Amino acid sequence: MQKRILTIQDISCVGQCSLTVALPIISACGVETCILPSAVLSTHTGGFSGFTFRDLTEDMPLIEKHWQAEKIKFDGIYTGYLGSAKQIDYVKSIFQSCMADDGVKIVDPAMADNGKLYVGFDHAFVEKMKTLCATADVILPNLTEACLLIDEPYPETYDEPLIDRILTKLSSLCKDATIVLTGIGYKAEKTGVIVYAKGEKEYYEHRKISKGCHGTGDIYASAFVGALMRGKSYYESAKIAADYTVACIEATQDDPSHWYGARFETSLPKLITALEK
Ligand code: PXL
Repeated sequence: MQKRILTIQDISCVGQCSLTVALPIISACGVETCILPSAVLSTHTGGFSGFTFRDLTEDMPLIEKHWQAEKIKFDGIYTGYLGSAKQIDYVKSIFQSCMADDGVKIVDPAMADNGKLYVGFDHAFVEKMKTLCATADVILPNLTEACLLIDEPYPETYDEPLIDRILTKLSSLCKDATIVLTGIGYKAEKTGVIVYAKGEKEYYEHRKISKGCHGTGDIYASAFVGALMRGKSYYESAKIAADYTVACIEATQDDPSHWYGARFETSLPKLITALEK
C-alpha cells in the first residue's frame, strides 16, 4: 500500500532546501507527502542577507487540532528545520496524535554544519532538540549536530575510535533510535554515512566532491525517507540517498552561479531507478 508521510520544516522560497526539496523528492519516490511548514523565509539563511522570516509556531496546534478532528494519520513523520524551540513541544504532540500504528519518527536535527550553528539558533534550541531526538526512531545528524547533541566540541580532524565514542554517546541520548551519521570520511577524497543501531555499525563510503553544497543534508534526508517508506532497509536507504546526493552535487559543481543549493531535479530519475532494484 502507498505510504503517507508528514514532513515538518520551513519553506525557504528560494534556495533549494527544506520543503522545496523534501516535497518533490519524497513524492518522486512514490510516497504521499503532506507538509507542515514551520516558517516561511524569502530565502534560506546560509549566504543570503536580509531574508524575511515568518514564524508559524502558533499555527501548529491549530493545524494539529484540525487533523485530529479529521482523524488524519501518517505512516511516518519527518522533521527538519524548525522555526522555534517551542515548535519542538508541538512536534512531540503531533508525533503522539497523528501517527499511524507502527509509524516512524524521523528527526533531522537541522541546526548546524561545519562546526557552527545556523544563524538564528542558540544553545536553548540545542537543549530542546536533544529532547526531540530522544523520542525519535531515526535521527540523521551531521557531525556538527551530533557533537552539539552530546556536548562535545566539533573535531576538525577525527579517526574511527573518536567517531565510535560519539556514536556511543549519541545512542545513550537516543536510546533505541537508529543513528544515520552523515559526512564521515576517513580517507582523502572519501566521505560516507554510518548507520548505527543497537551497537551494530554499518558504513557506506563514497566519493567526496570537494564542493560543499548548501541544502544537501535536506536532499539526503528526503531521499532516505522516500526509500525507507518504499520498504528499503535503513542501510539500503542510507546508501540510495548517498548515491543520489552525490549525483545532485555533481550536477551542480561546475556552475559557480548556483552557489545556494544543489540541482536535485535532473537526477530524480536515478533515484527512482535505484528504488526499483
Ligand atoms: O538546509 C538547512 C536549512 C533549512 N532551512 C533554512 C536554512 C537552512 C540552512 O541554513 O537556513 C531556512
